[in-house]
Amino acid sequence: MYIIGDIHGHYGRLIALLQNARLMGDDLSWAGGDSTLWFLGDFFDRGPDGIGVVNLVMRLQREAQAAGGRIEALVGNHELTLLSAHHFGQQASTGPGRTFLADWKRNGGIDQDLARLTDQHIEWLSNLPAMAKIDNRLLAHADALAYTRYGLSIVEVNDSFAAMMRSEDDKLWDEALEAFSEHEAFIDSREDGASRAQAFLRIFGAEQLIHGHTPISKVTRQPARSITGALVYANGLCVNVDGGIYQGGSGFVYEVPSLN
Ligand SMILES: [Mn+2]
Repeated sequence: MYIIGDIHGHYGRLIALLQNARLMGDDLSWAGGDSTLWFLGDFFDRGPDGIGVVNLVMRLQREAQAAGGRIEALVGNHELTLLSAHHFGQQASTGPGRTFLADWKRNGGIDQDLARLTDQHIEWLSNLPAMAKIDNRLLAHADALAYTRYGLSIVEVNDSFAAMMRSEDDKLWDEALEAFSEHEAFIDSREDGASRAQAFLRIFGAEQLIHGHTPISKVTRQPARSITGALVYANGLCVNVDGGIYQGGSGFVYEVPSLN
């Protein structure tokens, strides 16, 4: 199983990553056979072509399925900001920009992405789950305790997110955007990050969290080891796969070590 973190509109970088991992051929078609590939969200904002990235992922998802493989994706906060800008535009928010549109722009929103967003994109994005468990690993976009506001099981969290993303209630969206401004819940800055990670993982019945959302450089202030680019920290309980592409990082494809 392969995992890719935050792409943030960097279409060319994504192609290079996929080709280097032999998941994509020179002709840009799926070459991963029956492999499984997960994207952990944040396709949009801060980089030039979020729509190009999502178009590519949607096409590869169909090609992978036809080849006996699988591509899955989680929703990140930048999918929520873009969708909220589309749904609510100039309506008032509690964010620093005071409207959903201005908040999205402040977070790196790209006008061309909003202009090119189709009903098909909205449908696909609005159906992305927030969390998944693969064997004993929990996959989530953010290193944030805020998921527990949405439920105390993966099914509950995903159902709550799905209801929110189908909702026309701007307050629900506003709350979600506020919740996912949280970062670094499992870093040892203020309290014992590993203890918090353990408690979080126990709630969702998993042994390790794999997340994006916070560039690895922010995690390296505590003991961590690198496995094919990903950083394992919090006593091995957390794996960070945000390669900081929007900050000029090259990113990476994380090949999840097999169990036992
Ligand atoms: Mn994020």
